[in-house]
Amino acid sequence: MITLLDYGAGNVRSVVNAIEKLGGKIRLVTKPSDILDAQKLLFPGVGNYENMIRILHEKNYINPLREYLKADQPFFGICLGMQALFEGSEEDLSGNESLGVFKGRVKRFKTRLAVPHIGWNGVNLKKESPVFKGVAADTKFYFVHSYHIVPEDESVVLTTTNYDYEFVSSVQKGHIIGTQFHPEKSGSSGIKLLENFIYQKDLKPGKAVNIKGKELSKRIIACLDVRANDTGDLVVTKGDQYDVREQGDVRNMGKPVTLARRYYKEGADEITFLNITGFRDFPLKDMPMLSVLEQTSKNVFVPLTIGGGIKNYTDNKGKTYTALDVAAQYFRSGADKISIGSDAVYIAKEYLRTGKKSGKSSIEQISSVYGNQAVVISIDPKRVYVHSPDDAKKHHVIKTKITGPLNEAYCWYQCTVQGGRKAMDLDAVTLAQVCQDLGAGEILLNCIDKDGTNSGFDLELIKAVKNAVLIPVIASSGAGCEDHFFQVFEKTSVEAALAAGIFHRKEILIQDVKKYLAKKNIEVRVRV
Ligand code: 1PR
Repeated sequence: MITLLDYGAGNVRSVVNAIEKLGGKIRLVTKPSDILDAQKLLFPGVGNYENMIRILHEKNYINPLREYLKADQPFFGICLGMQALFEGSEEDLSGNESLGVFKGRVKRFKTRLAVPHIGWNGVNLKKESPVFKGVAADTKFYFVHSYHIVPEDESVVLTTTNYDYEFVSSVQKGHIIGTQFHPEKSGSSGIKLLENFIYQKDLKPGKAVNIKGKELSKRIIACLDVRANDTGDLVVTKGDQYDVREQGDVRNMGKPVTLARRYYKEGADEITFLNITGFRDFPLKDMPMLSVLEQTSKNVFVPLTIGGGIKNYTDNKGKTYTALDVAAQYFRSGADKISIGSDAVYIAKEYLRTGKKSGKSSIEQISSVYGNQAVVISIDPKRVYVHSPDDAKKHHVIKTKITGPLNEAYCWYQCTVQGGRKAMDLDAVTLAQVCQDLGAGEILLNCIDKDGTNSGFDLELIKAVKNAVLIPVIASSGAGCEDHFFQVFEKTSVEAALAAGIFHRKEILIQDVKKYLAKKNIEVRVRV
């Protein structure tokens, strides 16, 4: 029997699904005494540290947690659930007391690399532990965070991880365990860790070791554009430059849950669902997407992103729903990140007009509760050619090697909304920068000119956006062979590459892409 401390933020569904898959039974903490009654306590935390500690105080969980931990009872804290064990965080300016079971504090990454640190990274094991029994040394786990712990007492360190520098990625003292990475999102190796926590009788760590792990992988992401076809069935579709119809019908590439499972088994590092007609309606009414997430997360243990129609919304009866309500539903259904497309363009335009943050936009609201890492901005740009930078002074113009129809040597990338239907007076570089300032944690950079063409990524666009922001960027649109992935990682510094058509049509399997990249010395996650 595992007792789960769910304080209301983030995606605990995946943790529940993982435990249930392992045959464990879950009891949820609903009152402070449930903590003291636990046999094994699991505390997954996502989002904002200050928010988490405030809720723990409001629910009177702090003292029972301290008592439980002081008695060295089995405890597994994930991400913020581990950070809470320490004395406080740079992310918490409230002055509320943290658990303080371990000495040390939580600090923000100080690095030239992208923050948040997102992706599959290795661990250097510092002592033997039954929790790592049966887990291969070259295993990678899924990280998504901007802050990391700095323990004062070296002896609690279980693993470290390299991201520009070496930081502490998990701790263990007696039966108290905490990981910065997400085992519930780390495929079969992560599930093995949870299995060990549930079933190993004695969890106490053993002697000191020094087993080196691997480095951060470039991520390969499978994308499923989802919409209802003309008979009302929800299908995965695929466009050519965003036109998803072929001889009048919506192109049908398969069922979303089935395809997501296939990509998980093939080694996708993440799966993205885009509800491509979500802008037409309000997603809370679009229940099939919630059910797609619920079903997928039952046996797909890698991060899931969902996009389409996420915005503040007033229905025809005048009832207002915030984008935060929509995001909350998605997180509860199994999503780890939400992706905002059209609304981000409107938000950025308003911000540029007023010069002020409203605090009410979907980007600001969702990132303040669930953390920056939970908010992805999906950009749908297309090229606009000009003869000289002076022809588009308001925009970020680049010199291009792929000249225009009138031999133009310059272009800028125009943002669009509503799935490319409406072009806006805003360029992709500015949109990315503004969204980063407002709290977004990642950019999903599509390209309408390249989408579905199999002609390779638009490297000029990708370089321009990547060089303008500090958050991770996912390159998307145009992948047609293994070498296109190599080109994007070799010639730009993006953290991830996404593709749809080639995977749906089985022209290339995800493993083939990874094998090719590994041969070319690009770090990828091979063990799934
Ligand atoms: O604007 O917040 O409602 O979100 C709608 C989302 O749906 C946006 O993220 C937008 O990118 C997406 N979308 C809308 N219409 C389409 C369409 O195709 N007609 N899909 C669409 C965007 C781009 C990628 C695609 C890559 C890789 N598709 O998702 O997977 O281009 O394709 P490839 O590898 O086959 O070249 P909102």
